[in-house]
Amino acid sequence: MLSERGLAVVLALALLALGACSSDTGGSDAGTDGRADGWADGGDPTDGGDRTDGGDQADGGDRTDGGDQADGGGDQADGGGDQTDGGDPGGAPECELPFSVPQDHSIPGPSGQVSAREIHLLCAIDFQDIHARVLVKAVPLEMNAIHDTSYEAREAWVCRQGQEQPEALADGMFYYQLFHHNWEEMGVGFDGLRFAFDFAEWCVGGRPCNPVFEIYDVRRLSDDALLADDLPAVCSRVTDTGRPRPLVPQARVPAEGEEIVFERGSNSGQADEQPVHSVTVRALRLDLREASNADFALFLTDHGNDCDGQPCADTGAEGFHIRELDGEWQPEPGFEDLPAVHVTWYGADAYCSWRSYLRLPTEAGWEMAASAAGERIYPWGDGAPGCGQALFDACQAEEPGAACSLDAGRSAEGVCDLAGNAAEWVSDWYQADYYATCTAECRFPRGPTEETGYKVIRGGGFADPAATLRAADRSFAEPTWSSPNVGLRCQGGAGTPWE
Ligand SMILES: [Ca+2]
Ligand SMILES: [Ca+2]
Repeated sequence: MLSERGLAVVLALALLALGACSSDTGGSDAGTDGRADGWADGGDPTDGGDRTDGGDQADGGDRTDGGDQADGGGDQADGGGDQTDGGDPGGAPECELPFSVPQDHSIPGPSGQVSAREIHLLCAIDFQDIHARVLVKAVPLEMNAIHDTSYEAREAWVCRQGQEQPEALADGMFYYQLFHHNWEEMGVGFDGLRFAFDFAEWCVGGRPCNPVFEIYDVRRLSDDALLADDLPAVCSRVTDTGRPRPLVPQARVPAEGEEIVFERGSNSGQADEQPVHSVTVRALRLDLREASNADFALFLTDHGNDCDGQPCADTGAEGFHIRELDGEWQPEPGFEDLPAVHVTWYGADAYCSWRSYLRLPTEAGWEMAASAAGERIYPWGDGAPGCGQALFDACQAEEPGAACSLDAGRSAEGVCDLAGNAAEWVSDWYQADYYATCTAECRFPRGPTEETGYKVIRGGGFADPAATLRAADRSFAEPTWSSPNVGLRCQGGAGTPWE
């Protein structure tokens, strides 16, 4: 490891261990030893069951295919209601971190002065009784080689849940390092715990690859144990305009392996799902949940509603729960955690790119994740869907529900709502006989290379029939289309040699 990180500059390390952990050792160790793959909880991917695929195809055509988009999914007269756990209950003033626009710096490099930009990282920690957001600002010091810049963390702030004011962390309680190949690590400490965020081995596939800012490793100072129930924290890089990006936990899918061979499609499904054939995809990092209204509001504020010359979303649609006021887009109160819908494919694609180093899933990657690599008919297994597992038409909802509210519907890796709630745009063009064309050696398929006029939609939404919840089901629509029933999620992989 040292050779790979030989150019690393370790900065500002010592952690002030507090309280009960004050006698712990190793506080200055920024090491990454002993980490396990702490992605999600792993569930039990062993359900096995042969896929007999009893999915009934009674739906008579896909609800989501490019047809009329006028129905709006019923009226949303209630506005407030009990929208579960979105936002701050009680309306207490929210603690605001001191965001600012990262500055450019002139620093010494191998060939003279070069320009480098500050790095600001935002992380959310959710562990035991600690619920906090942390912002760390680091400035570039020098460039040791091409693309190998050392940084020093200069400021760190924390907003704890229930706290109205941000608290400045004392010097020494935080660090930030940028390693060779842009592998990065950040740490913060408070309440006697050290939280380390490692962006190094995030990458699936070869090197070099781009860092992606997700939680990697959280452990106690005292015993070095990995603290990884679910995903206790996530990180994102602040945008160049100083605005936060969404904090969306991801799961590695599957938990092990890099190249995944699985049986795709369904011989008893609709014609466009046939024949079942062997496909190779790379393991991926998938958002645990669909993009929410809170997430998409951050995007619209930073990016605007022009996505490659098309509207990113039908912002005037009834049922679009994000509103603009003076250039700031905000989710309507109570709708923060609901999936963003009325989003076009262009908006979905641009949103994932904007999230930085992410993209829409490929159709093959999505199906691999939803089917536990061909082992399950539905994300949760082979059992027919009920309203405890997925929100679909039988549940008679008027719009999607809050993300991750149906634990029984999670996938093998703990991914929420792959089936139902909002159907999900994926990156590929739709071609009805594409599965039949990719049978000989179907490695890392990305769909038809020629535009077909339609993009693939997966998983079914709250207004779709049960058959669309099957992992093998394919739907489609024109990329400019939007619907109260269709949203998206993102996957990691851009920057890795996934093709
Ligand atoms: Ca979904
Ligand atoms: Ca279908």
